[in-house]
Amino acid sequence: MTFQNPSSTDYFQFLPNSPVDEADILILPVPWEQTVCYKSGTSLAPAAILKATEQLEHYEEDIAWSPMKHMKVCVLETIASQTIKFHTNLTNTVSKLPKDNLLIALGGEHSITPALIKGRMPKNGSVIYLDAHADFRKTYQGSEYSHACAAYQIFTQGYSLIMVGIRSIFEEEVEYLNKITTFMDRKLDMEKVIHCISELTGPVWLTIDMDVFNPALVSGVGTPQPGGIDWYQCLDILEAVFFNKNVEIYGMDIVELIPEPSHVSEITAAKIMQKAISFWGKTNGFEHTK
Ligand SMILES: [Mn+2]
Repeated sequence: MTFQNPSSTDYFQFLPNSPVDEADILILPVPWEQTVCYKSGTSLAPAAILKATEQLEHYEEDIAWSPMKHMKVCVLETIASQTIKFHTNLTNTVSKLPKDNLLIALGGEHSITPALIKGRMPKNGSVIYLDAHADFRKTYQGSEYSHACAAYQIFTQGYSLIMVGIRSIFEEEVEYLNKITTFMDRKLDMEKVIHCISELTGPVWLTIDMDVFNPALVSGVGTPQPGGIDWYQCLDILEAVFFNKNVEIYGMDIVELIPEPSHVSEITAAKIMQKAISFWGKTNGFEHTK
């Protein structure tokens, strides 16, 4: 067992951390911040998002139930290492976690996602990638582990990519966007997005860079971009992912958030977690368990 347990001092909605082996929901804080290039502070996000979960009601209004009455949660020990082997360690750590649960990783920057996926998901999987940026650089500012390279790494690991919300592209990234399924942010056709996600089969990972949102809604991100999706578009995407009976969800992550004084950005991330947990729990029949 990799994790000492329960040693985390962070909690989801103030709930006690269950033993790792018994948890239906695993939350992994990954406050990795090394290659940010504009605003800093994403290493503070995991704790701020979990703090914001204290403000959420236990009742979840879309499914009309209180999911945590039926499921156990464990906030895992924070992976705080900032060494050169960080990404390899993250992959190894995640690969040893129990399966058959919903893993939600909280970044930190987007460079954690390829390492998470590598450790957890089979090679024939699909990655739904919500982001303002293409993230298809081979290296950025001297590092292949930059947050600007995350999609490229996932692509070269052999996964299929569906990117939604893209509105900032480096010219050499265009050829890669043409090789995958790309939904540009401008005139985003949500019907097509939902249809595409509903047609997926097999292993799926969901990664949400918080800069996919309109910055008027979520201003607390490292590299904001005008435009962006709104809250209900995000919920429609979450529903399409979690209610697709033909996919197996291997995990999700929420990255690139920077806590800000209004707390709107972190409560938005916290509520994404709550919705994902509720939808996943509903799909997996937890309303029938106590
Ligand atoms: Mn981004």
